[in-house]
Amino acid sequence: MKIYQALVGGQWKVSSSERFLPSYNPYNQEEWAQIPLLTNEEISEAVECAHRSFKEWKNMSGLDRATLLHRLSDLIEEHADYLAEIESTDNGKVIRETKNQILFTARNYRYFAGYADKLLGEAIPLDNRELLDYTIMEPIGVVALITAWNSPLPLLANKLAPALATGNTVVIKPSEHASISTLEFARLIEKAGFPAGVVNVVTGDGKAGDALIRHPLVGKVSFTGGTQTAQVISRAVSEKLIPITLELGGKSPNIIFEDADIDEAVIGAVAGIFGASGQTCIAGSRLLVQRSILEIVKQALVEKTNKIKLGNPLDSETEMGPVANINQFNKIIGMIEEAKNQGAILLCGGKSSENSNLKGFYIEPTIFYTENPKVNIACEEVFGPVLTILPFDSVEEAIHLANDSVYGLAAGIWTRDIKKAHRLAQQIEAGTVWINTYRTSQVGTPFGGIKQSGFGRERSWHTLYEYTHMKNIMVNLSDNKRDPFSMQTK
Ligand code: TXE
Repeated sequence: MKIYQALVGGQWKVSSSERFLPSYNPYNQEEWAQIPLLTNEEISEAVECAHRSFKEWKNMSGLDRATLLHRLSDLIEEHADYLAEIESTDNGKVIRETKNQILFTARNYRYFAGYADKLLGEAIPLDNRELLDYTIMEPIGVVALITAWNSPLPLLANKLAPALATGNTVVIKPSEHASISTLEFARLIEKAGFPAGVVNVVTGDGKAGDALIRHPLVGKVSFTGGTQTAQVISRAVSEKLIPITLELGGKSPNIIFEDADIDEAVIGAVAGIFGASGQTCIAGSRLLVQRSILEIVKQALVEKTNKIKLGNPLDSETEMGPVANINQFNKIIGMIEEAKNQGAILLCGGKSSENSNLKGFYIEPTIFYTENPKVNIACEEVFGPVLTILPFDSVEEAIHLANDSVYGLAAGIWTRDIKKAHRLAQQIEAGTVWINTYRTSQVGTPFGGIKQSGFGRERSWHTLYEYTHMKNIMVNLSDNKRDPFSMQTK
């Protein structure tokens, strides 16, 4: 059993309350580590440390910040196997995914390292030629970064890399269900040589998160998690009127047209929903299929799905691991039962795994078919390995079904008709539209949602604006006297 410590102002500490939270390995349901349950005072201390470090960090040259971020990327790459193993042990994701994700994480820090010394302002030509005007990008201050359990390190990199590159200091609160990889990662922050207090990691449950975001010295919140928690956080943050970035869930449509390459589309559908056991915000959990190819697609999908290899997440052959925790397991099983009761037709899966060697939170990859887009399984986020297939007849119907959701995170389109694909991409309400691919990520592309999937963007250079204030500086070059009682607009 490993006992972990939180990182506050460069010091590793357990809570003065001596209270801990257990971390379970979802593969065997065994408690394998403990994280400290920090008190509100200790969380406050972390924010104050971040606040004290802000001036030094903000005033450091961009080149020095970039050097540290590159060093961090090197260390992540060096420790990729170890970090991937920790992640898979803590949240049950298969090692072939976590290894890949850790390298993607390193890439993300490297990407933003490249911007740390290129935070450009602009000189703005004005009507009045005797005014010199320019903008500068300034860091916000202390930023609270709250992450979920499904991909702790990649989700954190989406926030931490731009926050640090732009000169902010941070307090991180990882999910109580999977904090360990973030605490191990914090060791690399230390090793890379970041000044004490620039990055702090506090641990605890939702109450710890609540204490963090409400702290008066926190100047921005960036959150990845569930919609209901986002609503609670938004309400709290609105009192302080500080900016917030929300990366939330989805019920993303993956649309297969009759003119698609069906083999590729079926692989894309499997990648969309059964990758990471469906525990990703971008899961393509609604598969819209043109009626003329419905039977072929159903058959091919069921065949592929029945062959998915469930097993130990640490085994490189395993394709699907357990779901991450008991809450998720119960929620998903509950939604499957509800779908059956509401008349959705079960095509495969539909229960916890019957393989007696698998003792963890395993759920069979499951596919439902329904013609009723209003049943819960067709419109609510499951966040598990459950796909719902819905038929459509025309392009218009596909667009209507795709957009008939409270969410707007991602969508997929499978067709060989390039004009149709682009026309549709413009009409679909989502932050990301994939054409003839799904669940493909690159650090240079903006990622985020609309509607109840959140707002603000992560990854890509646009994110620099999420972590900075733009300041305008205007200089009078004229020697003329002005009229003090009239605003100068010329
Ligand atoms: O997430 P929560 P949970 C969805 C998914 C899942 C549901 C709930 O459908 O079933 O959300 O998952 C912290 N103030 N997603 O309960 O509660 C919490 O400690 C401040 C989608 O795990 O949203 C954790 O660090 N912080 C999602 C983080 O918020 C608070 C990924 C997320 O927890 C808080 C995960 C509060 N009042 C789940 N309450 C995605 N977008 O990918 C909790 N937290």
